[in-house]
Amino acid sequence: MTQRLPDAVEDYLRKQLGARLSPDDSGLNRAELEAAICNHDIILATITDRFDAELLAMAERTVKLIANFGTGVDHIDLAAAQALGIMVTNTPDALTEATAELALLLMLTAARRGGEGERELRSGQWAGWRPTHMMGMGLAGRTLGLVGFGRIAQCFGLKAQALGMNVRYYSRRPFVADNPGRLVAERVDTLAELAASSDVLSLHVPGGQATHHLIDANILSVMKPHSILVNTARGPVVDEAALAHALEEGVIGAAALDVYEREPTVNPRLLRSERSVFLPHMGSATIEARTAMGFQATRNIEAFLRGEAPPNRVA
Ligand code: 8YV
Repeated sequence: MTQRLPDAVEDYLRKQLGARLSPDDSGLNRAELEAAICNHDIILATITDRFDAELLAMAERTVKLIANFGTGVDHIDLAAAQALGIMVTNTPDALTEATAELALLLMLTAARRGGEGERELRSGQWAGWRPTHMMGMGLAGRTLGLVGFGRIAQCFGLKAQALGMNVRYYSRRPFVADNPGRLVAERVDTLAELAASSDVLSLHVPGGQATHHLIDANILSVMKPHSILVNTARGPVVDEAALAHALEEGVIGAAALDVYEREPTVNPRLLRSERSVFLPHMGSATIEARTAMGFQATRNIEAFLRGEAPPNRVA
């Protein structure tokens, strides 16, 4: 295990599987990761462990399974793992509710200027109630555009629908496999059309080459001037320099981000946008989700050890 996990997960892994725990929570540097993959059959990894082709090649004869703690696997070169016969699994179900809740938090906070209001109060600047103070954007009757329509998008869509929002989505997938059935969402043919018609545009696509800078200056330019861009997916899906420019020029109203292009570094130009909200990649950070993620990863490991196909194999 490359990082500390919730107690219940660590206890189980240590007692049932004899796992070696990472001594602290700082993650492994490149040399430590190299040492880890050359000395273990199974690595329970997180997003901070970057498994590129070069690193995986070193692990060819030792590591047999990388059980990722998390859904996104863009930090692992899946093609290289596949070619080397290293299996990779993820935890797709465990964090759906938690991440959808965080998207809701980001959307509401940006729309109702919660960050600005709290900063004003904490800094002692609040001058008292007045009719025109901190007026934000109401969400009932507004349109939420979902980019991608997987589990998290649909879960968030349902929560937004409960606020009275109209939900639309853009997805390359031809049909919806796992719509819970209660969500009424209109499919839109192009990303530009979705961006142009949404008051809130929320990203729910995987990271990686295929979605790199999907939200660029062109897409931002067709968004409404008061609109909010929510990102709980992956930082590189958005061209951060183009986003900073769009916020500076009033092309869009606010950004509400949980993920960044070069985590943990955040483009300082973004932070000048008072209406925007910035969180430190905490979409799945509930005790429920992080524990469930740990046990979902554990089930993948146990299936592998029994010689069965792990339920969440991605390579
Ligand atoms: C995790 C995430 O915290 O699952 C994902 O894709 O982004 C986060 O919820 C992270 O991946 C941990 O490895």
